[in-house]
Amino acid sequence: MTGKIALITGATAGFGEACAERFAREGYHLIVTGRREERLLQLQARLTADYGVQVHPLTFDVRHREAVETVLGGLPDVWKSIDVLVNNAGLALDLSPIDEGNPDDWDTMIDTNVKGLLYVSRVVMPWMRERRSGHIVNIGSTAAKTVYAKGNVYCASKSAVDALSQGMRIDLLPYGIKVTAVHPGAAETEFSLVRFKGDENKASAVYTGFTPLSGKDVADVVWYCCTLPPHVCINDLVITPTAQANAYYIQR
Ligand code: NDP
Ligand code: 8X3
Repeated sequence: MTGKIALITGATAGFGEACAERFAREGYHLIVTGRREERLLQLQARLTADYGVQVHPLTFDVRHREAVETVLGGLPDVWKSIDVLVNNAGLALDLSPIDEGNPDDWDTMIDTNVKGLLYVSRVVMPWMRERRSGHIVNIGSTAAKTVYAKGNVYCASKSAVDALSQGMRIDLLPYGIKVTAVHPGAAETEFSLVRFKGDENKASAVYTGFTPLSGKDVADVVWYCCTLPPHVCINDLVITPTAQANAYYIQR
């Protein structure tokens, strides 16, 4: 297979799906992952038809280390030459004061946003190391930069993504592997619907009174980070709607 390959986790919705569309448009072959297989198959059919690229869907839960190692680790050799890994799969659950937080929600956020990112990266990094080339883009959040009320564990999980991005950049330095952390602010995807466990009113209220980012806005920035010459690496990039100053201040 000739051409570049991108692996995008969490490609069944939001930023991941928009990144898949953008990278396919640019001619990348794609490995797309998520738990909702039907959506991955629809994405595969659409991107293959629209852009003529090859799309390899992988269905697994990033929290399950064995599944990540078996399913991702079992990729055919031709798909292991991954040029770009976008660690995007993630979520927030609820907004609650830390003394009233639900430990099951804490587990899910930490297991997905931190441990899932680690498990996926642990499989892919040696392939990049062997080729002495590659680019890892980790999706953090403005929540990594500014802690807000009731955001406690989600903010901590994204701070961990920030720290891990710095750690990866140091440890992968000898191999010429780029590591970029992209930290978006408020973006209207399925994120708030997931956070508020299907409550559409609560979810849409998050985005009233201002124009939020779209998945496409974030995908354009991720793509831009991947277009720079080999000697240039964007380390850390925060992108917000113009109406947002940080995770706390939004002009509505
Ligand atoms: P969406 O809910 O629209 O998409 C989340 C994606 O993550 C889905 O494809 C989902 O796939 C996948 N995912 C979630 N949990 C798992 C899991 N356990 N295993 C595998 N895949 C999983 O949200 P966004 O696109 O907005 O979010 C993408 C990333 O961006 C997240 O890391 C989020 O924290 C971050 N972010 C979002 C912001 C926003 O305002 N929207 C702002 C800043 C950061 P499936 O359900 O099929 O498994
Ligand atoms: C998502 C943005 O402000 O809901 O990471 O935490 S926020």
